[in-house]
Amino acid sequence: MLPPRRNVWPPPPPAAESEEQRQARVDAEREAKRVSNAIDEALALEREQRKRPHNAKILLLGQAESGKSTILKNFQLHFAPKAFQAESEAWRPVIHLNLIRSVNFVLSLLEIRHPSTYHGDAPTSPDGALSGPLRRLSISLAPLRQVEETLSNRIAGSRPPEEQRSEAERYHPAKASEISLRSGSGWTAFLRFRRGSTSATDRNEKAEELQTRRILNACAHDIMTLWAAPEVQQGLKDRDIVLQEQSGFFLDEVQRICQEDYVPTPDDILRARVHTVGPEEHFIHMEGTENLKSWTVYDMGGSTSQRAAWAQFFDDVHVIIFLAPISAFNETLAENNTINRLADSLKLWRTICSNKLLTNVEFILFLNKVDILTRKIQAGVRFAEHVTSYRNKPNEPKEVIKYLSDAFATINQTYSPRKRRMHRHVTCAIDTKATATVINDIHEVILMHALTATNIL
Ligand SMILES: Nc1nc2c(ncn2[C@@H]2O[C@H](COP(=O)(O)OP(=O)(O)OP(=O)(O)O)[C@@H](O)[C@H]2O)c(=O)[nH]1
Ligand SMILES: [Mg+2]
Repeated sequence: MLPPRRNVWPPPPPAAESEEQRQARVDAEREAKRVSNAIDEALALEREQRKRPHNAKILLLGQAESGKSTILKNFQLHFAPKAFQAESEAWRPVIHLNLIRSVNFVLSLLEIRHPSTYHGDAPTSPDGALSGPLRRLSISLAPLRQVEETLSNRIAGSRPPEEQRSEAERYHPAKASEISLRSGSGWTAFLRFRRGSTSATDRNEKAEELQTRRILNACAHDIMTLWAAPEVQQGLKDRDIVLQEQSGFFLDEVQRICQEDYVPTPDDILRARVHTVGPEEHFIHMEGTENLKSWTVYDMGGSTSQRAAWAQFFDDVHVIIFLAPISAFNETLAENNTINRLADSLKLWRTICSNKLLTNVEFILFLNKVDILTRKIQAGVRFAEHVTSYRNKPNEPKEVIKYLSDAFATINQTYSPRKRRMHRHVTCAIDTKATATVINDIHEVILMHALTATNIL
């Protein structure tokens, strides 16, 4: 007897098949072949693009929350606006989750919910200081706890039980919104592959999303009331927390974002926050160019545990864009609260500058988050209190920026194995217009360097 045939495509037709069944089978096979060919073509195009001289390879480096993924979004918006626009809806769950985490963070921070007793009943307050209206709000916003869980699982993948934390441990004591993508390819790619799919999982996810939108819409008024409550504002002030300056802050946009038919704008997408896990490779095909110019951009995770993965990309990269969030001079790393973020950035920059493998790589430095730095200084935060070497120089944004820019330039001069020219820009990556000007400036630099590196020039 012949062994059963395995792994044969298409599978042999069933012995008895009606004409209708045969037609359905042939149609399904034709569709599968079309999809398979389309994937093969896309892969071939990508392979082809990688070989082209004008396929510049760019590495985005910098500590966590420095703005690497935000710069990548700016590239996509600038060079491939149609593709960027087409993915807008994929960002909605991320933005909703950013918002919901802020709300739950505020509630848990103010101990409106008691971690061990909260099960949808009236919450207890350990200090008993809660006013009646806040109690009512905490009850009416209770469904957001479950929505956060559902959305987190969908975006980040469900966590194994041992990793699940209690409510008390869930939030950083002073930070609201840290969410990670599912590992592997980016969130939008994940959603893109599913578009048009009719699988049961996708139907469930769509239903869940609709449910989230309805719940948010129903909660919008209460979220606004909570955010405007003097006790909340005072509570945050007492703890020195300025949520407005934190990543993924959407509490000032509740009315718009909680509309059931809300579609994220480019500005919203740029302000959305997800923590990158593992290196992500993105191809940016420049729309409207004759021979489809492209950039391959590697977006790296910047937290300390992610940095070991950077070196594997050093070999054949043309340009490094290093992001230093200059506003972080009075902050510590989320992963280690004994390390000042500015000191960490300078140290990281020194490591990159001194790396011999990168001797011929072009460096572009973005002194990012200048908007937050300016606001902090104007609000009276004294730079010299955190950076003592600044001494008694004027506490003015312009002076501080120059001081920092010079500090990064000096490190480059001192530690680079060979004299290296570096391009410096002061940026606010959530300002698309200003960033577009910077992108125009660096575009030529990137292209020229990629051509030189591949011996075309
Ligand atoms: N106000 C302000 N926010 C910014 C700026 N640049 C980035 N952000 C915000 O900062 C947050 C963090 O930016 P990301 O681009 O996710 O940071 P990242 O470097 O990719 O971080 P990891 O993926 O964790 O390494 C996002 O919510 C951005 O919207 C800026 O110049 N100004
Ligand atoms: Mg990132």
